Amino acid sequence: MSTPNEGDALASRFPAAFAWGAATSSYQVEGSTGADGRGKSIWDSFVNEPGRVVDGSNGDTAIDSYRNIAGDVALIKSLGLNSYRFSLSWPRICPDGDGRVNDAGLKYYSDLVDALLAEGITPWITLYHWDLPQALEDAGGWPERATALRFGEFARIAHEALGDRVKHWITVNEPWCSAFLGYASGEHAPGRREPASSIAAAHHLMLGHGLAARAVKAADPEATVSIGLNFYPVHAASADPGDLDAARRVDGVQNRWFTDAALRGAYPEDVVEDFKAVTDFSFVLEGDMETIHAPVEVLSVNYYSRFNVTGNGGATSASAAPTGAGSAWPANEHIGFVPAGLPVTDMGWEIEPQGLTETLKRLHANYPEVAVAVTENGAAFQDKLEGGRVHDLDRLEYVQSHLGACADAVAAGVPLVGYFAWSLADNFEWAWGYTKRFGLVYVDFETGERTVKDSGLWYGDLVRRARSNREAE
Ligand code: IFM
Repeated sequence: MSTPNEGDALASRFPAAFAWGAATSSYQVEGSTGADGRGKSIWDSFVNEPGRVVDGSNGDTAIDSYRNIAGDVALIKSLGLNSYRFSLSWPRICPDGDGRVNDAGLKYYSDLVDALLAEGITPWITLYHWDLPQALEDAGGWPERATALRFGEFARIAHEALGDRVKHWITVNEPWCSAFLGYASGEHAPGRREPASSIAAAHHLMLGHGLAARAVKAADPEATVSIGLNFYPVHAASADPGDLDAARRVDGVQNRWFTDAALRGAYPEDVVEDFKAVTDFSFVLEGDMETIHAPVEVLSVNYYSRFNVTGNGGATSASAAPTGAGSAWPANEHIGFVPAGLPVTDMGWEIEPQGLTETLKRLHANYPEVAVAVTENGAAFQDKLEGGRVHDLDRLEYVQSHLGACADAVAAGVPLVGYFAWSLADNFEWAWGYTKRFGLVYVDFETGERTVKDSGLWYGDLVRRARSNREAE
């Protein structure tokens, strides 16, 4: 843990205008899945399939954020944060995924935005964080082009309702997960294992990104548009040519596929060649890449860990699927993920803060035209609530070291505009249910009671130092 002077030193390494925040997503925190006309999402269906979620739980209640705007906003304020990133539940706003709008769903987000702004907290909205309306999945889901078109329409509807007050828009969050965990390995909703469809899904998620980005920009040229991607530094397990090729392939699908499409308007040629083993790309139509290459001001970076890969694997995904899933790597089933011997979080993810510096510097070198924000960073650990406190030194050190890594990137000239801890509070961790806690705030999943963990107290203290140093300047 840092001394006050060390805290000041770290705080002073960040730019004056900086988004200090925490992040959540709709299905993970809202609950009230049957309330006020909300439609069903693919996660509502998936969690009811036996064996899909490790503890058999679901998001029906989650941490009850839908009914607790005042409590959540007070918590964010108590941490001293000036920004909050949350996602819109598409089926809460458009129950059938089409143009029919549920005003009660929109009102929830409008009220949340008003409550945040009243406390001086800037909302950063994510339009899609994995809860696709079930009606659209019934019509084929992301492998179908129509889903991307519907998403563009949804972005317009959401912006029309909230764009007068919200200036930061993230289109899709971690399309790698939606496409490859959702449609290739089946670890995530909708749980399909169709390698070719997963690549079509990846393309349509990017097309949806382009359409949404353009819808937001058309309505408000001053809006800041972003896409949220999960990046990993990829290392070859050895100098063996097979391992080196595996590193190229994993880096290509995980890191370059999405950035090159969004910021260059083209998929990386080597990855296209690899994917030709399973698809003919007939779903890429003329003009799609131009649409995808939409104006983006900020690249949203979600960073948790690094990969060490071999060409002699057969691993499913790097996140060690809890429920016996298939491969998340179409055309690359021979690759595998091997430990590099670093300390790990409760997810089994290796901890490497300098990988974040490396990632930010690489992105800035390759795409100097965009600013970057760290929109997710955090760690799951087994927490214990004892005597009203959670002494989560492991998480505190994780956040501290990764903020140090961010400051190193800033010192190297990276235009970093924000940092959002994942997550504001413990919540529903997808196929891991409630067994993994990522929050700065501990949640008693029985009562909903919130307790700020030591990591949250430390982060709040750092943010206050950073903000007050700058305000005093
Ligand atoms: O909880 C998830 C979040 O929804 C997306 N990014 C990774 C987090 C931790 O797994």
